Amino acid sequence: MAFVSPDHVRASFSAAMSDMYRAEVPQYGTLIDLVDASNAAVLARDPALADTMRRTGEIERLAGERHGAIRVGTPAELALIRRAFAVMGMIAVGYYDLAAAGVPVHSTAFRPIGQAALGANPFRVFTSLLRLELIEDERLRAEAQAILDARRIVTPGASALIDQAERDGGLDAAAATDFVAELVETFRWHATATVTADTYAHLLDAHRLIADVVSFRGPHINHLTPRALDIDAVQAAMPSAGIIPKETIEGPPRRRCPVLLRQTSFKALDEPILFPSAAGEAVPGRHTARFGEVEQRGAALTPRGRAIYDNALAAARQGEDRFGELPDDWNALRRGELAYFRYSGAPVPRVDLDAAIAAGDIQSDPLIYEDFLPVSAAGIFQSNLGAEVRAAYGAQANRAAFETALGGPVLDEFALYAAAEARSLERVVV
Ligand code: OOG
Ligand code: NI
Repeated sequence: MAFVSPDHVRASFSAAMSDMYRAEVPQYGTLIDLVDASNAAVLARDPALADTMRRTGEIERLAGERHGAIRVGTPAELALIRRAFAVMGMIAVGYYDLAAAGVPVHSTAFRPIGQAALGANPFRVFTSLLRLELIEDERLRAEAQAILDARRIVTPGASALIDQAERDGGLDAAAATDFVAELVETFRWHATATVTADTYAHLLDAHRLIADVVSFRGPHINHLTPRALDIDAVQAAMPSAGIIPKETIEGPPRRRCPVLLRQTSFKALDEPILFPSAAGEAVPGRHTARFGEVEQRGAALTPRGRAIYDNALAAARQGEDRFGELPDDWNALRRGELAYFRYSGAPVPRVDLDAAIAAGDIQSDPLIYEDFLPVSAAGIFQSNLGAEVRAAYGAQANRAAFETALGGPVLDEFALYAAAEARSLERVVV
């Protein structure tokens, strides 16, 4: 039997999700158009960037590049999502603790990991697991648990195809098409809650996010994010397109050499929903969950570079500006081992590498950061929780519990970048 590649299934899935979200949230379509136009303008005025992106193959992935986000309720749901995403070559990378920022979840990103797979389609899904143990009210916690335990977040068809892909080692073209159609159902919006207005109010009281996870049939996609080349330009253009962004852009300040990830979002829609009632008649209500986001991706930093960024971020909270400690120069970032690079060109002796780079005989292009940032993610969550700002939960990060729920370890993002850099280096030195 001929299997289609996981990259192909992922690309179809990403496109299907985008189509679905465009139909459900018209502002998302407006945002995509805005970002496409802005990216075209950036590439037209910056031929050097266009050249680099052509050389690294990034230009081909740009238009279709997205990330999404979902929130699941239980360990069993997280494990099931892991199996579903594995069919599309999406593997859990990184652990993000959001409890420290007052959001009762911990998270990972399911994403492709090889350079070829990333080049084919980098679609990633930021996936959060609700930490039910952080609901203080014991009765409410038990009720939420029972509601979540009773729901099934994938269709029987998707479930059968996940089994089939695991058993056979892949899906043929027809099965892959069915799989994508079945799996998008898991992430569709449902305007009818599964809980009564009363239960919803209690969950909302515990935390808006808890209400969002527990009250519906499944983990609806809460945003899809296109990749912009100039996020400041998009942020400035949003109001004239009728979209009001959050005030500040998360992540590092604007630089000549972009690093990591910068993000901005617009407020979640206030949507009409219906609650079931004992009397049988649906009760109208409202819910805010689904929003829009834009991101700009830059170079992946090494642990050393990341430490400079993290320290500057902490200092910024004290009103100090130390972001300048990270050099804004590709060569300095490379020679200081502060960012990861991909090398290309005809092989030279290792001792001649720097000279060959200076002479332009060997190209060194920054590896794009494919992951997320916990402080920024908390900022994106917060911007959509309305006025509700919570203090940090006392609970510690619990990576071990997350990995037990997932059914395996999350991969270390630094190790992935280091390996990609090392592989490219091997090819250019003799
Ligand atoms: C996820 C928020 C985090 C990002 O891009 O950092 C996020 C959520 O709201 O579920 O999407
Ligand atoms: Ni996001």
